[in-house]
Amino acid sequence: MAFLTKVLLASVGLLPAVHAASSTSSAANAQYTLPFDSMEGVTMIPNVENPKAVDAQAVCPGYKVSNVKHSLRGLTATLSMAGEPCNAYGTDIESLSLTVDYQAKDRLNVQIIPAHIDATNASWYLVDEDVVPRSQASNGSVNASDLTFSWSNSPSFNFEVTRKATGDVLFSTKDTVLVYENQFIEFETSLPEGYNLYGLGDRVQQFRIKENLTLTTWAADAGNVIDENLYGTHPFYLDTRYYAIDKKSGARRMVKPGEGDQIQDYAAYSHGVFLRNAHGQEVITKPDSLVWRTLGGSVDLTFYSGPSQEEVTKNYQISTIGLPAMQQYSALGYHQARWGYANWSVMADVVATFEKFEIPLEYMWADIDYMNQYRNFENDLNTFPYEEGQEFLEKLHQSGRHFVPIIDSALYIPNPQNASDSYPTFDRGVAADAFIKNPDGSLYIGAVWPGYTVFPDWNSPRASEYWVNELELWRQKVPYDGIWIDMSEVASFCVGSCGTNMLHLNPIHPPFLLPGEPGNVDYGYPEGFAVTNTTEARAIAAAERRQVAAAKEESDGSQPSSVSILHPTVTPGVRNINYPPYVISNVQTGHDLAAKAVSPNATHSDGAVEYDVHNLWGHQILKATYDGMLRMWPGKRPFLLGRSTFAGSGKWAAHWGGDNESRFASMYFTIPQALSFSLFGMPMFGPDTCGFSGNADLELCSRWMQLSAFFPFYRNHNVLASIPQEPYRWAAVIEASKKAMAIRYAILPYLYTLFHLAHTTGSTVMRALAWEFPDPTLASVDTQFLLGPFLMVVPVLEPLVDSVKGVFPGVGQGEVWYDWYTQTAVDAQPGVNTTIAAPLGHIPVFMRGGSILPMQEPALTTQAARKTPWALLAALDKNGTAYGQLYLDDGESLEPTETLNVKFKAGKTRLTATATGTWVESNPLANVTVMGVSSVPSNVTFNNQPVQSSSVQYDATAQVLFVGGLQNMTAHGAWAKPWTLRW
Ligand code: MIG
Repeated sequence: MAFLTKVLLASVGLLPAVHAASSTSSAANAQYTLPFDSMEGVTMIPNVENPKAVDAQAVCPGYKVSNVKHSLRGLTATLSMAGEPCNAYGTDIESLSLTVDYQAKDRLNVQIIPAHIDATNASWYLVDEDVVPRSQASNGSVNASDLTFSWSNSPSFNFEVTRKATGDVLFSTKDTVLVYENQFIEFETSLPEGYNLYGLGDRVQQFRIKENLTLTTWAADAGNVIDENLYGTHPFYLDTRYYAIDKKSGARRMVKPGEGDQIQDYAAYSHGVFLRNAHGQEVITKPDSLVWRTLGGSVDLTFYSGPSQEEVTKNYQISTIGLPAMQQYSALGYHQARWGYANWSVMADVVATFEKFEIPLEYMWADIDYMNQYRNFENDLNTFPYEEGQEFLEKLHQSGRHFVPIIDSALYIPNPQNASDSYPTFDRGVAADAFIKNPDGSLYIGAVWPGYTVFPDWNSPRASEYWVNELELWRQKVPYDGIWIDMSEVASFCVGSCGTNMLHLNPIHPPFLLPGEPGNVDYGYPEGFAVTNTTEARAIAAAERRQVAAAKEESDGSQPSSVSILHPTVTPGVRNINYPPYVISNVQTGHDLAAKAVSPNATHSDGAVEYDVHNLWGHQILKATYDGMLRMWPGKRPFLLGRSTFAGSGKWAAHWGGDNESRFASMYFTIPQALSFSLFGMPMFGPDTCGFSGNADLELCSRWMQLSAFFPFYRNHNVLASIPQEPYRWAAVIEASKKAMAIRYAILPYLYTLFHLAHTTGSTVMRALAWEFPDPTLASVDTQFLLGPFLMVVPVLEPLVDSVKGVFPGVGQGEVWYDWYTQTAVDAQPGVNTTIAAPLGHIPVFMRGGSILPMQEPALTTQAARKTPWALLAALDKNGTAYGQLYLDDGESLEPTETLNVKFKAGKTRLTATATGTWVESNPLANVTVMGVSSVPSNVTFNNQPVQSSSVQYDATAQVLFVGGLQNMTAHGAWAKPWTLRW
C-alpha cells in the first residue's frame, strides 16, 4: 500500500518523506514528521473493477407508480417497491415521492425523494437549498413545454423525456430499474449510438466524453490526474445530436456516428441534464447508455431543452446555478504567481523586471511562502514583514497593479504544551465554535501544511462570521486586493482525526518532502527538451538517475507487503459512512473516501456528516469569502479564485486548473478544461501557464504564454523549486508573450463585453467550435477554440513543429475567416484540415467575417490601456455585413450606476456606431479598419464630413480599408455621438 502511495505521490511531484519520529534537517528546530502511513486508510476495490460486485440492476426490484395526480404543471405520484428489498449497496427505501414539474417551456424537473423523511435518524441527506438552490419554476405548463415526460410501470417504473419538436427521446430509463437506497442511488438512461456528451467535471479529460469511462466525482487534492476525480463537482452534461437536413425537402435525419462532411447542411439539437446531488458519485458511459450512481441524496434531475448549446447554458445558469460573477476590468490583465517567491524584495524584483522588459503585469500573487509556518492570517516576519509589505503594496498599487495572496483552508492548532506557541486565529475560532467536530463533539483535527489543523464548519453561521473577521483583521496588515483559496476539497494529509492526543508534537512536518528538498528534486522537462537542449538534458537525466538510485538504497528494498482489502458490507438500517458499501473509484490511495481529505464521519454543527457534504466544502468557503470581501469592499466586485468548486461557484469565484505539469500534453488539456468550465457557468478560468510541476523550457513557455493570452484568466504559476518561468526568463518568450499580450490588451474591451454578457445572460466567453457551428465533424474539436463568437485560436500544442493543422468552420456555408496578422481572408476548403504556418513565437488567430471588434491600444496595465484612443476592426462576411457591441462601466462596481452600451453595424459601404447609457468615455476614436472591402472606396466621409485622403489607405490585394485621423472628429469621445463612416 505504501508503495502505491509512493507511485501516486511521485506522479504529482511529492515523494514520500522519512517515517515517523524522524526530523527534517532544514527546520530550525527538529520537527516531528507525520507518519507517512497515516495518509493511508484502508484499501478497497472500486465497484466498477470488482468482478464479484453485485449488479443492482439484476437483483433489485424497482418501483411501481401509484396515486398519480396530474396538474397543469406536471404530476405527483408515489413509488412503492415492486418486490423484496435487494439492499444491494444500502438499505432500500420502500416508498418514494415522484414530482414532475414542467418549470418553464424549456425546462423540466423530475424529483424523487423518500416519501417519509425521518430527520432524526438521518438515514439520507437532501442537499440544503440554501447552499445549492433547486431550479426555479417560471410559467411552465405541460401543454406549452418543449419536452414531454412519460412513464410506465412495465416491468417496473421507468420514464422518458422526449423533445416534442423532433420526437427524439432525450432520456429514457426503459428496461432498467430505479435503485434507491440510503447509500446508493442508481438510474440508467439509454443514449444514441455515438453520442456527443460534454461536462461532468471536474476532470482533466478530452472535451467530448469518451465511451466506456467511469467518471468518478469526489473532491480530491490530487494534482492533474487524467480521467480521475479532481477538485470539484459539476453533475451537469450537455448532449448534442446532429441531423442532416435535405436541402430540397427540408427533411431531417439523425446523423450516424462518424458521418459528416462540412458541406451538407446540418442542424444541432442540444439539451442539458443537471443532477442536483452533492454526494460521491459515478457516471459510467456505456456505448449506448449512461449509468448514474450516487452514494446518497436524491434524484433531482433538471432537463434543459435548448435546443442550442447557448440556450441550454443560459437556462442552466439563470434558472438553477446562478449567473457568473462580473469580473473587474483589471482581472483581465496578466497575472504572475509562483510558489517560491521567498520574500518581499524577490517579489519587488519580479515587478521591476516586468517593467524593465516592458511586459504587461497586472497582478502579483503570493503563495504559502509568505506565511508564518503556513499559518493563515500571519506573515513570516523575517521574510514578509508587514511594514515592508505595506511599502511594496503601496508602490504596486500606485503603478496600477494589484496583489492576491493565497489563503489555505485549514487552520493550525497550537501545541498546548508550548506556552509560546500562540495562534490567536485558532483561539478566536474556538471561542466562536466555528470548527468541524468528531462524532463525540471533540474537535476534528487533521493535518495540512502547518501541522495538525482544524477546519471551518460552513454549516454553522458562526464560521463565516469568524472567517470574515479574520480576513478583515489581516487585511489591516496586508492590504490585499483579491483572495486565492487553496486546499479546499477539503484536503487533509492524514486519515481521520489524526491529531487527537498528538498536539504535543505540533508543529509537524507534512508526511512528504517538499518539492526541491534533497531527494525530491523535480527533473521533469517538456517533451521536446531533450532535442532542443541535448547536453543539458543528458546531465539532468544523469542527476535524476542518481536521485532514483539513492531513493532505492534508502528504502529497505522490501516489496510492497500484501495488501488486505476491505469489502464493505450492508447492515440494513445502518449507514456505513466511513466505508460505504458501494466503493467509488476515488483517485486517492485505496479508494478510501478518507484518504487525503477530511474523513466522512467528521461532523457539522447542524448534524450533517462530511460524507454527505464533502463536495460542498470548497463551494461554501468561496461563498463565505465572497461575502467577506463584499464587507471589506462594499459595492465592489470581489476578485476571488478557488480550487474546489461545485455547480454554482461561478457566482462568486474564478477557477484555475490546479496542479498541471510543464508538459505539452498538460497544455492541451487546458482547452477542454476551459470549455467544460464554460458549460459549468465559470467563465473566468485559466491554467497554470507554462505548467506547475516540472520545469518549463523556452519552447513550451513560448507556446503556452501565447495560448493563455486568449484564455479568460491569464496567470503564470509554478511549483516550489522548479526553474523560474516568468516570461522574461528567455528572450524568445519575452517576444512571444509581448506579441500575444499586445493582442489581448488591444481586445480587452471585447473580452470585458463578453464577461458582461456572461454575467447578465449566461452566455460563454471561451467557446467550442461545435457551439457556434452545427456540424458533426466539429463535435470533438478541442485543439482549437473560439474566444466569444468572433475570434478563433489555433494553437500549436506539440513540440518541435512550425505549423499546425486547423479547420475553418462554416466555410462550406460561406463563412469567411480573416488572418489576424495579414488581415486577409483565409483560403480554406470545407472538410480540409488546413496547414497553418506557426513558427515559434507565432500563434494563429483568425477573425470571423461578420464581426466588429472595439479595441484600444496595448499598455503595461489595464488602467493605462483604458486611457488610450479607440480603434474598430471590422471583418465583413460574405454579404458584406458585420456587427459588434461594446459594454463599458467603471470596471469595478458591483452595480454600476453609469454604463454604456455601443452597437456597431457595417454594410458594404458604411459602418455606424450608436451608444446608449451614461458612462462617459472620453477617449477619441483613432481609426477604423475594415477587412473584406472588395472595391476601391470612392469617397470616405465621417458623419458626412470628408476624411482627408491622406488618412485613408486601401490595399486592393488584401482588400483592407484603413481610415485614420478620426481623433479630431471624435474629440469628445469615440461614442459621445452616433456616427456613420461611409466609403
Ligand atoms: O499541496 O500552496 O494547487 O497552486 O502553489 C500544494 C502551494 C499546495 C496547491 C496549489 C498550488 C500551490 C500549492 N498548493
